[in-house]
Amino acid sequence: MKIDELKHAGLKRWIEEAKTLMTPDSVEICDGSAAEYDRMIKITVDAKLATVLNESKRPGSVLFRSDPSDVARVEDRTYIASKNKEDAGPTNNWMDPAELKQKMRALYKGSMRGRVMYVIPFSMGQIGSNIAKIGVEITDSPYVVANMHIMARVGTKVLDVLGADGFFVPCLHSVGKPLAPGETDNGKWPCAPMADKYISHFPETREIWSYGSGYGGNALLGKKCLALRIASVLARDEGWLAEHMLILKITNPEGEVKYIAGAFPSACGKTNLAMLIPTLPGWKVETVGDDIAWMKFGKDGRLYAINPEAGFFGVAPGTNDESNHNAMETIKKNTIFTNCGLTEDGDIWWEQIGYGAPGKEIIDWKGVKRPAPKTDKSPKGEEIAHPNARFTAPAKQCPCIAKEWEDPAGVPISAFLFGGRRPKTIPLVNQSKSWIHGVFMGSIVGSEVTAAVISDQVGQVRRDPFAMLPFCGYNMGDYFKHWIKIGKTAEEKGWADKLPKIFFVNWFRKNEQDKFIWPGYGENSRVLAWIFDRCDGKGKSLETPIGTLPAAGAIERPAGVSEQDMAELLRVDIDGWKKEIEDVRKNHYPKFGSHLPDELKSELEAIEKRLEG
Ligand code: TSX
Ligand code: MN
Repeated sequence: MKIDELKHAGLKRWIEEAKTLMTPDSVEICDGSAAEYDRMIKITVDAKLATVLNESKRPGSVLFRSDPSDVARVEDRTYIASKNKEDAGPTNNWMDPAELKQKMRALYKGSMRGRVMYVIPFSMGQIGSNIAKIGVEITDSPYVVANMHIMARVGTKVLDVLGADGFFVPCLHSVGKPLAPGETDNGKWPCAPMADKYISHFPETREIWSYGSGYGGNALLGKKCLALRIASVLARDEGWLAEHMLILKITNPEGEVKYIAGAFPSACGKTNLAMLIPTLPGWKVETVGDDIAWMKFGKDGRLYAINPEAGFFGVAPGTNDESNHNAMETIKKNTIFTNCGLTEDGDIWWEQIGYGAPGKEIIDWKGVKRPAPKTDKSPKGEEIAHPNARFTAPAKQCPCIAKEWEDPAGVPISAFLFGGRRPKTIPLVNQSKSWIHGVFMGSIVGSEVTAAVISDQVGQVRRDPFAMLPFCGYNMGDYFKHWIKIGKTAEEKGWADKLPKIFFVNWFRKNEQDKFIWPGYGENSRVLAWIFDRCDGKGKSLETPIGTLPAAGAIERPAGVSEQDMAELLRVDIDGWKKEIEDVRKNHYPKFGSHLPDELKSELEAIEKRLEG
């Protein structure tokens, strides 16, 4: 398709502007076809950016190695450019939008020289769903085009729905590495130096400008940039929720179904939970989404969720048949791997994949030949796969994908889970006493900093409210208010009893010997079963100062967990909680200043009082 054939005048104008600014050799409007995907892969293979994997072991799959400076999201270089700094809030980087655009225009000038400018129309959510949103990404990266094919619904069908004057979020992206005449990438992942990387969001004009990085969250603009940062602003303005949440379907032995959404900070195993295989007989868990949930009230007053994505962009290291069998099945074919190891027999490999690497040698994520590890562990800093190595795989390949995952109406949510890695104090599961108490729980989400991250904060809790700290496109204090408002809306409309029940879970309690006392993984189904029953007002429970906990024996003890450990998992640690509340009062809540809702201050005081007994 040619630019002139586009029906949407605004889209046409924006593409022409981008072309004039970035001066690519040519422009291609993506149709979303399989042939187009294959062509993108061929271009990257010819440029020596991708390696085709062994067709009999990993059919239809490729491995990319990024530049060592371009391996993850760059939070320091991520901006929320609202007119007023206050609207970006205390937890986002801010710059004046006009100033930021001026800086970035200088970088974009001529940045696509020697490259093709691809125009990717995409839909986050089922094409035509009333919860879905359309974006158009302009990029000079065929890696981005191929990944977007998997992660979103892309191509001509989206333009048909967009029509002549539909709303879309313009998403501008350039890797920031123009080519001289005759120059090719020739095996060197293109990107700009760190100081020139910008991941910018203009919430008021609903625009995304990304420059200098080719990597995942910085470059696949439908995901974190649109579906979370811009969508959180749309959701605030339009009265819905755009959340960093997995969505799972759970069926009990009686065949009754519920849907649960959950927010966890990074490194808590969100994708593993979304694809969990229950150990409890007769129970079944299926996946609707593993990262993002968009939720709107239905006419019946329930909150309906869709997964706006079409694929999984998951962390590879740690994924194995034990931790996530369904993910291992999902990535057996048609998968893009980034920054994994490459074995002698043309397959991928990573730390904790569950087996040592075959053969004598392996090529690490930097492209260096190394002795093949006999076990699946490597010393810190010497990993074969980068710790943030990724797979990009179509959701439809997941053996436990729920049939409803493509339902444009979404699924009705019965429960919200919040969690984090908390070795002490926080019990295995705790139900909120009210909506506002649940919002309080979401607001104090966090993980204890472990030695795995180089930090002077080891042992302290790093708060990541609602797991949204890096992904909220506006003031986090106002975001808390929005959650409170959702509860008020439901109340006013007589839907309060239909709101999802809220739970705080913690799979990561440790004993004095620093050993995990809960087996986690499939055994978490015992906790999910209690939550399931609580949604129906069943499940034996105990009112405590911190919330509603399972009564003794309400959660059956898994093999290997002693009676003492079980009691510890469900104990209310009054002294620990007093410290927790003090940390929230002194160190966490003050960050939000005058934007912190009074309701949360009152909730904090109410819990404090109950703890005093
Ligand atoms: O994903 C995890 N989940 C959720 C699974 C549905 N992980 C991995 C986190 C890193 C991404 C977990 N790790 C979980 C968990 O529930 N629990 C733990 C902690 C743990 C680790 C190892 C053991 C037990 C618990 N192993 C043994 O006890 C043998
Ligand atoms: Mn995520």
